Amino acid sequence: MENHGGNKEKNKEKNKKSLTNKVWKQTADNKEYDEKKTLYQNFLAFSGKSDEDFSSVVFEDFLSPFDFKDMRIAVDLLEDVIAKNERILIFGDYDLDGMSGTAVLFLALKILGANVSYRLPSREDGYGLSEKFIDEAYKNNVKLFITTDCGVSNVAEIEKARQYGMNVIITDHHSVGEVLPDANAILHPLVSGESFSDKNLTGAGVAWYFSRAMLQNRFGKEKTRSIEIELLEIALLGTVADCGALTGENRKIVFLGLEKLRTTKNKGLLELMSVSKTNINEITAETIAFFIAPRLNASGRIAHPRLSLELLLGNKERAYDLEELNKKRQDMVNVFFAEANEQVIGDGENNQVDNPAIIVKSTQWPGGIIGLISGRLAEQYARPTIAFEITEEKITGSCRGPVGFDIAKVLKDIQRDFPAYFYGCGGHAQAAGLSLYPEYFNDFCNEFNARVVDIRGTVPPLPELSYLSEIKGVCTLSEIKELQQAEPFGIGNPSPCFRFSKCVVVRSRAVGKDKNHLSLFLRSPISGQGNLSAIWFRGGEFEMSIPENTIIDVLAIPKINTWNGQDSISLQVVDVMLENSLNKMG
Ligand SMILES: [Mn+2]
Repeated sequence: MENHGGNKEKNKEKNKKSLTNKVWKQTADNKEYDEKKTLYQNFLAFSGKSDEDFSSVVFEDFLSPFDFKDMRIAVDLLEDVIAKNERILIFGDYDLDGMSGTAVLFLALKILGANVSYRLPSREDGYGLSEKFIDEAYKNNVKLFITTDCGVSNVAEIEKARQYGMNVIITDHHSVGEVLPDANAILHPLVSGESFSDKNLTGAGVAWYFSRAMLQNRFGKEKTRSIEIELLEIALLGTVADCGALTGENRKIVFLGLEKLRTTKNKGLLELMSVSKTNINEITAETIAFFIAPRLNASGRIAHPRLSLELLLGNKERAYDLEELNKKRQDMVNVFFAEANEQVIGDGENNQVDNPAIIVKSTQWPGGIIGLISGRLAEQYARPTIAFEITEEKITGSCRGPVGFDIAKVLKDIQRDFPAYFYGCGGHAQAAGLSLYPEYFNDFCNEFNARVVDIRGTVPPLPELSYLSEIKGVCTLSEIKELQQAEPFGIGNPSPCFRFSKCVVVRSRAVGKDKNHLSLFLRSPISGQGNLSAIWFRGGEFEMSIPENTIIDVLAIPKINTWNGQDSISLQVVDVMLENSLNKMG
């Protein structure tokens, strides 16, 4: 471990762990909360952002879709195909990003009067485009094949499509390999030489830009604004669900998309909000990430993604199907996560508690669930994690990594050096997937562990939680309202988390149907005279650890709670540290 020597207090703090076993880390070093400034001004200083980063968005702010180097080619080709009334097929991915991209393109192409249909694979078909879909499209006389949220790595499949005489337009955002497919046009922010300046669009975002271009090209830029905005409410879903960084174009998509969504006429989305008890007037990027996206993704995980696509296209009956699938999905995850966690902490020599990487496996876990298992494990242990579904012919893994660890790159590197292990792999820095030949499974695991050790060392760093600073002085309701102008919060623009020191617990009570949340009343320097209310989602288990009169430090996001038309401050607790609870770690 590094040692800067000297400061004993600091070392103590460094090794002190919280109730969730994490080390707290202030992201902005050497900066003190400035009591003369407002909470928002402090937030700007701590996060290194300026007021302009959070200015209100207007539609004119969007980049032009024709900034994409291949957009003109794509749109001309499309018009040619539509003029001949030839068949167009949109091929998407099975997750919400892919479904949203498919829905956006389908709706736009319908408006253009195109002869268009769509096809989504199921999990059993595997990720991305396989040859059987090309054969199927050829048999159905498809002349233009458009991918969304996939395609950029399907060199062989697209070669086959071209040999069949099909035209192909790829729209994607996944990591780009050394060889690009021979498509007529590739719309992808990351291909080399791409002139579109924003690199963070997700599949749905790229599809939305393509839709804008085709609409503007046909009807003229001035006449299509309202349709473009309408399509934003769907594009925003994929952007949020796929963890697109909420800066630049993604921030604009989500900002204006949310505004549109609050007055949506889409019967499917309206029913989904109602069934999931989501208040459409208060919808945020976070509500979408935690409540809406999981429901829309449930179909692709354990049934067929077509169900969610139908909902996005307006079918309200599907809201009930998705609600049921989501309940089933939750039950499955709970059971399978417990099994996976047992593999990590269980007795015997297979215990992985101190391992640099975590690898769990089962023949019973479905491919649509392993990503959720590895996600939860990675969150809990802050280590590169893979959950595998084992079958006789093929072993499929889903990987998640801690921030700063590029898991897709590690997989690609192993694939480059040991191509025989792999059916394939791909994904992003923090989430990726792979499939392996069973005979090489152990070799792969050894290689993966070795590379994780190379990068992170043999002793995994303790899991950390970041916060901006300690809040000093009294924090008012209007200050928190001012802070809200930095929304939408999410990936790339995290909800501002602060430290509230030396809070006295006035009341602590587990609440909710399964008592899994913790409701707290605190007395704190920041609340002035009154009590401060706080809620810790999924913190119910700590009720006994923080009885009344305990003194605690709290990491929390300051929020506004509206009840009966009355606004009040409510801290959304992220973690708690007991005063003087020194841990032996370190
Ligand atoms: Mn995607």
